Amino acid sequence: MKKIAVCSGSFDPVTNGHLDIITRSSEIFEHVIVAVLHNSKKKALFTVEERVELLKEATNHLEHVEIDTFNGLLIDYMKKRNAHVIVRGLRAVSDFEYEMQIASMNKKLAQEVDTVFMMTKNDYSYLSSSIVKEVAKHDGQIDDLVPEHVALALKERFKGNT
Ligand code: COD
Repeated sequence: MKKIAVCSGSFDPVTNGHLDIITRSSEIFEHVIVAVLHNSKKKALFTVEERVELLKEATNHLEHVEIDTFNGLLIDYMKKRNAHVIVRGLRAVSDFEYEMQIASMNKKLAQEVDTVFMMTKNDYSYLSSSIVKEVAKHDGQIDDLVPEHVALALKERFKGNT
């Protein structure tokens, strides 16, 4: 059976932390689907279409990586795509409690699906889309936190905001 992994998330926008997890997943699994949630509870800065475009540009050098979107439960999407592994990044102990809860619920919903946790690279352990947006909003330096085209998109979005 082909080992398909799904890296799920909001990706609002994609950061170097996300890219590290996606890249390392693509070196382990035969095919990686980056699945962007459509109707997140979180208020998004970028539309789903914009997030998908930013992700596509950031990953176009990676083989076997596909960008897609999903609605509703991740488990239902996994079934639809015949995928059995969810990859989630872990930054700190604070991530663990939430991730553990979601992984346990997903296991209860679908026995055949496993969640794999990947430790973040130390350089990115403090990095999140929210932090990047906060810094970008106040015109702070984000160039080594996100790909160049994402930094430009953030600057454009916050133009005239400071
Ligand atoms: N280093 C490493 N990994 C990172 C970093 C970093 N610096 N930053 C983020 N990550 C990882 C996150 O841990 C996560 O694994 C992934 O990258 C995406 O992160 P985000 O913040 O973009 O996305 P989330 O965590 O908000 O996404 C949550 C989902 C949308 C995946 C989740 O809410 C979901 O699946 N919702 C659908 C409903 C459902 O099925 N719920 C579960 C059953 S109750």
